Amino acid sequence: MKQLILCLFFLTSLTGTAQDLQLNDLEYFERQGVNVLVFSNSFNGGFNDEKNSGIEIIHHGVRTVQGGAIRLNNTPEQWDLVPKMTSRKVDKQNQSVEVALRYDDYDFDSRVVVTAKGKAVEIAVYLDKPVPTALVGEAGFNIEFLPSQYWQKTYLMDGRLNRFPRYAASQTVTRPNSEKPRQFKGFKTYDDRGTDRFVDPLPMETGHELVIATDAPERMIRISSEDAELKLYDGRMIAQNGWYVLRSILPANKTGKVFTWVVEPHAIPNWIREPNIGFSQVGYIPEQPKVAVIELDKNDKVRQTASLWRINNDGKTEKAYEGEITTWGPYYKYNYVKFDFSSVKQPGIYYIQYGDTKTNDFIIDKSVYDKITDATTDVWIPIHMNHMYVNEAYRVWHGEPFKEGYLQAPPSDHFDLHAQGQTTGTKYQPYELIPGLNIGGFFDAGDFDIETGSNINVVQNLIRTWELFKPQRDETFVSQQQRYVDLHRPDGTPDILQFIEHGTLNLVAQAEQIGHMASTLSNSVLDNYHHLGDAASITDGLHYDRSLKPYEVSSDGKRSGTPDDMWAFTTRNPRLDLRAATMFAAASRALEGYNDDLAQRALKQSKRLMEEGNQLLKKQKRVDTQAEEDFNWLGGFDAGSMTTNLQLYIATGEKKYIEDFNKQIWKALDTRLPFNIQTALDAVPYMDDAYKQKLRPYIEQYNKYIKDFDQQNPYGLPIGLGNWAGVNMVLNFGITINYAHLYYPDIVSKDEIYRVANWLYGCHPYHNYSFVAAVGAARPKAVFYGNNRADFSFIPGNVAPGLLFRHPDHFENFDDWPFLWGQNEGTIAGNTQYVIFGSSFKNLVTKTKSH
Ligand SMILES: [Ca+2]
Ligand SMILES: [Ca+2]
Ligand SMILES: [Ca+2]
Repeated sequence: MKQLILCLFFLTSLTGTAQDLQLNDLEYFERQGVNVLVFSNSFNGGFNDEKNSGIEIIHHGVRTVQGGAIRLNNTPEQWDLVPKMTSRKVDKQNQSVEVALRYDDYDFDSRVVVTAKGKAVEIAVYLDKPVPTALVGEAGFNIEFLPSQYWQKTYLMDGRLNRFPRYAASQTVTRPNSEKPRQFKGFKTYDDRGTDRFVDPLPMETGHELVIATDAPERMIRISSEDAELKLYDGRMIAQNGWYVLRSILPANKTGKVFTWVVEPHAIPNWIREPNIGFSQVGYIPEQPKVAVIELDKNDKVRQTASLWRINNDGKTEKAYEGEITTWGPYYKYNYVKFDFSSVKQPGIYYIQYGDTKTNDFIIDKSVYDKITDATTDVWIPIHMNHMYVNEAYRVWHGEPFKEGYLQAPPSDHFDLHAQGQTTGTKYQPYELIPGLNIGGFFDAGDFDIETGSNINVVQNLIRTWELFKPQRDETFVSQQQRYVDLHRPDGTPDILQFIEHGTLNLVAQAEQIGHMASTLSNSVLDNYHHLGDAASITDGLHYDRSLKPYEVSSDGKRSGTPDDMWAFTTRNPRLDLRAATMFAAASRALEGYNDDLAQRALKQSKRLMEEGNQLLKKQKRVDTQAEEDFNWLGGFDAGSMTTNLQLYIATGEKKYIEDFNKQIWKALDTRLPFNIQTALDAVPYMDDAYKQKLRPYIEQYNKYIKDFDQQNPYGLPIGLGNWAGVNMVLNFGITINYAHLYYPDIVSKDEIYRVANWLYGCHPYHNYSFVAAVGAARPKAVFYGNNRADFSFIPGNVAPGLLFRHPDHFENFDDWPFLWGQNEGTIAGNTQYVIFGSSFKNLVTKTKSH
């Protein structure tokens, strides 16, 4: 035995040179188990630090290190300044990547050169001019480590033993605000409580050699510097989404190479990633196609077969099926094979085995999809009702938020992509209270503003679900009078009608009070925008009075000098008005007989905004008719305009709307079929047979479009590569397939409708967890970017954006770290879109309803 170990030892050390880090064709450093990326992903201006950029390490398949760059803070937060990458040079000959970084705000340039040195990389920092005086002692080279992958693991600094803390509890100091580097657009992420001082973390350790995770070979990294002091911080001291940060301060008055780090990520010899067996965690109905997609390390050999095991009622297991593995091939970083077990139809509990890898169990039964939307409609949606107190059994999700209402926004180049123009465009003065807006509406996503566009989508999605399926489900008590919501308490009214009413109440109030739609009702100050906790505690509930000092309360207790009131951003956008007009027309129809007063108000606003919006658009842009027509089907709001005409026809029965729709739809289909086919399908129930016939060839074309995805990727659907993972696109795809099959079952076969359900519920890259925090799945994701993200938790029924693509070849979805919104945030528009997908899918699967 001892001899064998010795042999293995020699074998690994001899092959060592072949295992050195090498720059590959995708321009990152690679050895088996280790990828070092140098600005394959650069910092994005919109939201500043997203923890997705700079020098990154993907360590045995997990992106555990990022943020390697010159930074101006010990532990940078989102909205701290990020460097702009002004050049990136890849030198294959010398095995190095050089990036030039710049801070425009400080006219400060630097260069970072990363060079492969055996199993390590050397990171050298160069300055052509000394650090600007304002940044001396502040600017440094930082790199960040993912807390959830390192906490409770050991580390050594110059040989001193330590353990990474599970929760932030190191030390801080306060310093004068004048010493704080400028933040995004001059905003402040913190409320200094009148002290004029900011909080700065102190290092947990300092030294010249850091070895982290000596107790976990897959996470172990050695970092040393002879010419700079290494300081280790815990970024969570000032922001829950902070990482562990290692940094060295740039020396003053020095140019040239100012210091060097050596970073050596440990690699487990001959490491091969465990196969990821993608399958539906919700399970399968007996007659549907059942194909697991298995994601394999490119160094893994492909097995001939996989097997399906059944767990019998006595708890014993037996092999139910063994079938051949077919190869799909490489897609980005991994190799993909498939295991088809469609022939197994017997209801039961099963698991898949591929080599030594066994999945958790799942169910085959005709009932598996019955509950897929319940958590979203019963729990997620009511929790996101704004301006209400929301209770669930013993737990209060939030009190009634924003009791003091909304102020007219002054001119502002704001955060979260919002802005208020030079004029208010309303009868209100800047900072004046706009009455009546603190009613109805839904929280945007992981934050608490009302995004008008999203709320319009929400009402439309809910109406669509209502009109098509009339779900009578009543699990929620809603009292607008008491401003009280109680989960799991029926009150005699279908919940979905109450949700439609709640969304409409806010949007109608906007139209009535402001005269047109606000772009958003949002936070006035950045320091409460990142609020985590009870929504009712974001503001103090008292009217802001500028004559009082900050934190001072008036003698009658009704006003305060704390500028925390939310703002209404009112710059007029006629396209948004038109979208609202469409939604109001549908809402008036849905609410008729339930809330007639609100239905009337919605219809009135629909007609007014339709007319005014169209006139404004004519004035603004389109002088000649041809340009207008082109704009209608080529521009971003093409579907909006067509949908508006369709909705207004459905609402009013007036022929002119359907004539306009007919003029637009065919050219729209010829131009951008995948984007416009859904609108064409939505019209089917309201059109004659000739329309349905004329649409047939387009559906045939769409069927081909669906099947083409089988060649594009192993999962057979559109996969997004943007900064926000692509679940919305996937849901749209699923909804459209459902309707295409519903109306044209002879063209789009039923087998196609399962593509999106498979993906959502676990058949996707990286891991096989369901993206829906839902009842029914054996292994749903457990951690989401909801407003309870600081608890590393989820809100039931949430749908994650899904797989975030990191350039050049990495997909990821963290389930131990909620704070990356691009992969873990659920939005109100997306989750109500999921309700349509789930409702239409269930309807097709169970066939309990017909059209
Ligand atoms: Ca928002
Ligand atoms: Ca109800
Ligand atoms: Ca207030």
